Amino acid sequence: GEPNGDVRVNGIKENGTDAEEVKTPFLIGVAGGTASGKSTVCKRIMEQLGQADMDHTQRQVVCISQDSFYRELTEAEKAKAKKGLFNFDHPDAFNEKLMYDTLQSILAGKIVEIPSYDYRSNSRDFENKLTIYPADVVLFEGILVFYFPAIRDLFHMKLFVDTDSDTRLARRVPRDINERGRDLDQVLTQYMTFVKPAFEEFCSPTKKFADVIIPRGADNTVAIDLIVHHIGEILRPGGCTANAAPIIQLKRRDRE
Ligand code: UZR
Ligand code: MG
Repeated sequence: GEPNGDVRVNGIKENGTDAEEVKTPFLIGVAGGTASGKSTVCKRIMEQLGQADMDHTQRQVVCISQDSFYRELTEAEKAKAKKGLFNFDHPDAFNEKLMYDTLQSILAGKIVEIPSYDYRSNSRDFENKLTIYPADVVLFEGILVFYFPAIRDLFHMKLFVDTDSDTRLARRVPRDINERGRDLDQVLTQYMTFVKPAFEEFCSPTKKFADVIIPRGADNTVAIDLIVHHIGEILRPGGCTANAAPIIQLKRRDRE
């Protein structure tokens, strides 16, 4: 849960003897349609935040993908997926509870392990896990990160990457063929059957929850600069913004 101001001062337990640091990260949600450039926007933010504020070398910025939280498929569903007949763009394809619990753990400053996702086998890949240590900034990106209300409420900042659907399709086709082992026919059929309708029904309506909408995705360097500056201000020791969460304030003081 959130650090309690009565017990913990400057992020350290007050009784000193069993001093325990509280590190609650600044959690940013990044949503947008398939191939909108979510991962690239996250990458740019990570690069620029890492560079900023050079004297704070312990700064950590990590990015987690919602893909790591696809639920386990039943044998019947796996067979469907192989034929391109499983809807991976529907909210039901995700393990909402696992997503929520993991983000809660991250916010509580716990170390969590997150499997990567293997698009060729359509399953979570526990061989390639990402270990998240208490970090300053955690980005959580995916098509439906703002869909589930309880999860949506956990973010300190919500970004929506808004790229034209023809641009997204033009990127998705080669990506699925080259990186995800599909053929053209499969990609286009899946797009028309599942990806596009689900975008319109479940993803696009979540744009209204965003704090910032980024047109043109990663090409929009001005928007990314603005966002990075704002995050930098929030994290800066002694810096303050009106709507920064109190936990950030607490964390800032322990840096001084
Ligand atoms: P991004 N996806 C797969 O293609 N295979 C899987 O096993 C799991 C997910 C796709 C999913 C969605 N849809 O459109 C996309 N399909 O990954 C989301 N079909 O990833 O946001 O990077 O485009
Ligand atoms: Mg992606």
